[in-house]
Formats: sequence, structure tokens, C-alpha cells
Amino acid sequence: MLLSTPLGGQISIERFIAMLQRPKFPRSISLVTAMLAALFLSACSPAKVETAPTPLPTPTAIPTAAATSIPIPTTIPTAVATRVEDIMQKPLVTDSYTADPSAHVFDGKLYIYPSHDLDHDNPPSQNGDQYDMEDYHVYSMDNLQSWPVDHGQVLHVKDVPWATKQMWAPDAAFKNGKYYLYFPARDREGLFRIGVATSPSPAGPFVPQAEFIPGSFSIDPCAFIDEDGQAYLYFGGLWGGQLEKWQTGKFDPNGVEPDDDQPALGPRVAKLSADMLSFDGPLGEVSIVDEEGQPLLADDHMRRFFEAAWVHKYNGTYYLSYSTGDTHYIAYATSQSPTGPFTFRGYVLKPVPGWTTHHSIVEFQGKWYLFYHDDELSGIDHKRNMKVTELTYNADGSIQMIDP
Ligand code: FUB
Repeated sequence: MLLSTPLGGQISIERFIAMLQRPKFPRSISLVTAMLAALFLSACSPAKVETAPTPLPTPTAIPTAAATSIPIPTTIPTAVATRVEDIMQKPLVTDSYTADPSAHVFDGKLYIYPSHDLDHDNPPSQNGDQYDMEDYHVYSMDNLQSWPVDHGQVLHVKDVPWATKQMWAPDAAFKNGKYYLYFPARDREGLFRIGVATSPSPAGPFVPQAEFIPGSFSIDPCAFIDEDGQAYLYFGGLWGGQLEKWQTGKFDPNGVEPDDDQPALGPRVAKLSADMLSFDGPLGEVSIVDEEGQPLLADDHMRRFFEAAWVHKYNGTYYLSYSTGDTHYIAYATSQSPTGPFTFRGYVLKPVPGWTTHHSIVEFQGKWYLFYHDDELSGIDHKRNMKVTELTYNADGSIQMIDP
């Protein structure tokens, strides 16, 4: 059978299927997709579909149903244009290393703001020197059945006047008709600070402010805007993230975590000013308590906050989720207030391959998703790949733990 192409040429169905199966076509094209594509071409000019004068040998790769009895559709199947793929729990980007994915829905589209791990071999240290990143890319997705689109480099450390290195986990927000990218990096004294950059587009590029946010420190900013329009910035991370060195309000290079029987350190939270560029009022410390209302203690490494705070709201309840660091879980706690205290509820994600774990939770097209990372592509802690999977709430608002 010959098929007419939209440009007026003709092609045998065997040749067309063989074209689709060439390695240069991205990722695996299933036979079903091939069938749909053949039907699409047929539908473009059904009148020109001809039967070859002599019967061709039956090709082994062509499903007989495609060659014979499937009726030509009267409407063009749109699924052919965007190939439907199962992307759940697979590396979303394979041509570079991506981590710490912060996902948001802006204008009906899903945008991901990850860290960009570089392909280097710096030796690991407890200080996190191996996480030596210098720029950000933004990715977007129209749906969760096709791979993300890379919008390219949107900010580089050389363009940030106050920053010197280690552009770690960022987050983004939309307000006042502008998009804000919050990001940590080391300043000229080697201290982690949090900066902000702005753009008229969610896909960047972003223009940084000349200075870091006054009063900011440590890492892993998470921007949350409540239903009343008030924006909050959560941040903080232990060890390489330096949070334990800021307990007095000033940087103490000798600062350590509290004694085992003392309350664990919590992430910091501040209201953001109306222009989203500075803190509005004092910093608070988010308290995470057990079911009796007692603060989690510093030696409770299975439950205490380590880094990677993420706040979202579900059915009127605030959810704070975070990494437990050296025990490698994503845990969560809930509250009726955005500033806590939050009551520990359980785990969102079991440990993944690689030392770090970092995530975001977002609702998109009627479902809830967890974006996270592991090191499947490289097997190396600091060369990570982001992934996504569906998230399920139980009727009581608890989250079903994901075992990836
Ligand atoms: O990506 C660098 C750091 O690793 C992040 O800031 C932490 O949350 C951890 O994922």
C-alpha cells in the first residue's frame, strides 16, 4: 500500500514504518504509535491512498491490522503529533544531570526549576563541595505523557554580582505579573546566601538582583504563596548547608547541631515583601513536633529536618515536606498555619539511589505529582537525574509513601 504524505509525495507503508524505527528517532516508538502515524498520513489525504499494482511481500515488522482492515479515521488523531510516553519514574532529562526539581504550574503549563549538576569528578566532602554547580536551566511540560522541553540556560553564577559558586537547589514563584527565581549560592566570604532573580517569562532568562536577600543564609529556598496572596520563603539545610552555624543569628564557623536531647533545628521562614525581593519582618524557625506536641529532638535522625523544605496546601491543610538527610527519607508534617508548628505525619518517599534526596509536590491536570531525583544515570551522588511519579492522598489527608 502507498501512502500520500502531506507534502504531496508518496511512500510505501513498509518504508514509513522502517523510517520510524531508525535509531535517530527519539526513544522507543512502539508499533502502535507507528500504526497511528500511518493512519494520520492516510487521514491527511484519504483520496490518494492507492493499492500497489502487485502485492508486496508481507513485512515482518508491520502489524497486519495496520495494512488491512483498520478504517481510515474521519478526523486527524491529535495523539500522533505528541507521542504518548510512560515517563513515570524514569530520568526526565538524559543529556545533562538535573537534581532538586521544584515544579510549578504557571499559565496551565508545568515548569521545572532544577539544579544543574555538572559532569566533573570533584572529590566528595561532608561540606558538599562535590555539588559544584554554576547555572540553571528551566524545563517545561504540556502534560505528563511526554518529555520535558529544555528552555536553555536561564542564569549563570558569573552574572550574579554577589555569588561565587555552588548554585544549589532553586525555587520559583509568580506574583505581580513577574516570575521570581530564588537560589542559594556562596557569597564572597564562602557563606551560603539566598538570591532572587526576575523574569517576565516563567522560562527565563532571569535577571539577578545585585545583592543577596538581606538577612538570608543557608540553602534550599522554597517559595509558597498562600490563598490570601501572602508569600513566604522557607529555607535552610544542615552540614554543607550551614544552618547549624546560624543558631545565634550570626555566622559561627564552629556552630554544631544541638545536643541529642534538645529540639532539632527547623527550617527558617519569613514573609516576603510585596515586591518579593526582601523579607518582610523577622525570621521564624519552623517547629516540627510529634503527635504529643513535643518538638522532634536533634538525635531523631529518622524524623528531624535536614534540608529541602517544600510547602504546599491540600484541602486547606499546610504540608511541610523535607529531607531527613543522613537517613535519606522525604518526610512530611502538617499544620493549620503556614508557619507551624507542623506535626510529623510520616514519609512521602523512601530512600533513593544516591546520598541526597530532594523533591517537590504539585497538582497538575487534576492529579498530584512528586518530582524527585536519584542517581540512576551515573551511579554518582553528585550527578543526579530528576524524575516524577504520581502521589496519592488517603481520605484522612495522609500521603501514601512512595517506594520507587
Ligand atoms: O543540590 C545541592 C544540594 O543537594 C541541595 O541544595 C540539597 O537539597 C541536596 O539535594
